[in-house]
Amino acid sequence: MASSATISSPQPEAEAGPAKVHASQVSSIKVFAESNGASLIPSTYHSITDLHHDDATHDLAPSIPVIDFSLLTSHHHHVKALHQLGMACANWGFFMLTNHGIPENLMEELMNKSHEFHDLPMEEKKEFADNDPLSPIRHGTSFCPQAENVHYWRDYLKTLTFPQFNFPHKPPGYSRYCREVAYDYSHKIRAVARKLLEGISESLGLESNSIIESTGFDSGLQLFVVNLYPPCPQPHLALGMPSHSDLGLLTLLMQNGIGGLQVKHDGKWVNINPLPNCLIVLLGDQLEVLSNGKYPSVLHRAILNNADTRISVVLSNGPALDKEIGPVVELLDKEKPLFKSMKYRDYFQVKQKTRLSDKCSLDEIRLHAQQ
Ligand SMILES: O=C(O)CCC(=O)C(=O)O
Repeated sequence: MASSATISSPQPEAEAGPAKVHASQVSSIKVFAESNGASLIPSTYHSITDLHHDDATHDLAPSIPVIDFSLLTSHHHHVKALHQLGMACANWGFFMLTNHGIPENLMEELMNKSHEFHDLPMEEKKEFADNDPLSPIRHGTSFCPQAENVHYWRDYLKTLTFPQFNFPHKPPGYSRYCREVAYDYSHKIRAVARKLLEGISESLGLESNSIIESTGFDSGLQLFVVNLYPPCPQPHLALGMPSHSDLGLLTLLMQNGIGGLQVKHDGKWVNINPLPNCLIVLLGDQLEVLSNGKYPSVLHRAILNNADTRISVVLSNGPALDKEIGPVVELLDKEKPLFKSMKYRDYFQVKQKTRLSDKCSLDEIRLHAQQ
């Protein structure tokens, strides 16, 4: 059933290699991978151009920052925790968050439901096919196939879960609907992100509510993404997602126990093997802008493997759509602004419709070359 929905006009496979398949002909790379069964992938998915892409460094693993959320909220350890948070933001733009208070069984349940959603037949998901970045529920593949000349080995479900909550009503569950589990999780994640933003404000020497207020966070946009990366027969040639930074303030990510996330640190890719039950926190472009470059957004990517399906659930927490975001005024007493201000709605739309590549959207609003 699924295979009929994969490629609308299949091209013949050349003898010398796999066919060129454009992602606009593929509605799901999962279905394509399952029905194709070939050991070679289409050349249009050859996104790895860097011969040394395998050279991810392992020796940095012990220095990956870990922030204990419970210390941030504790009277006794607050100052020390703020210092650690500031260091992680300035030096890595990324950290693992432990003791965040989100129940382990909720995370597990959401992961199972996420798998069930992607396992639905294409007929059930095609009502969500949509190219508008602000459409409330979207299912698709790669990142933005119309803008790409090379595609990525992932399928996604993207929904806007705040200020209005949107989520598919399917699949139904024996106990709770996928939608209810997602609702519960998205609210809890927003509360964690809010607390982290208070700490980040303080670590910048600002009032704790400074970022929350200047971004209109309490009516800010939350983008809920469920990524699925099927096993890829040639993982050394393709990527699940290319090097990019996220568009919002803070992204909170969890995965199904299968590795694949890499972050760039000091010019090198670092494999991220999360601690059990932790959340991975990635700083987004809006924090780089607000902090006037002090807390840079982190470049990251998703690599593939040929054995296991990987799922990541990624919640990007951003400003309110109509807020104009620029460097926080209090930080500009002694320094020049490094970024132009831009309405978050415009940034969001441009970024979701452009080929994903490093910090290309942020570079458009940069005022001075980075030192
Ligand atoms: O799946 C991952 O680990 C990375 C996902 C990601 O970068 C994204 O959804 O923007």
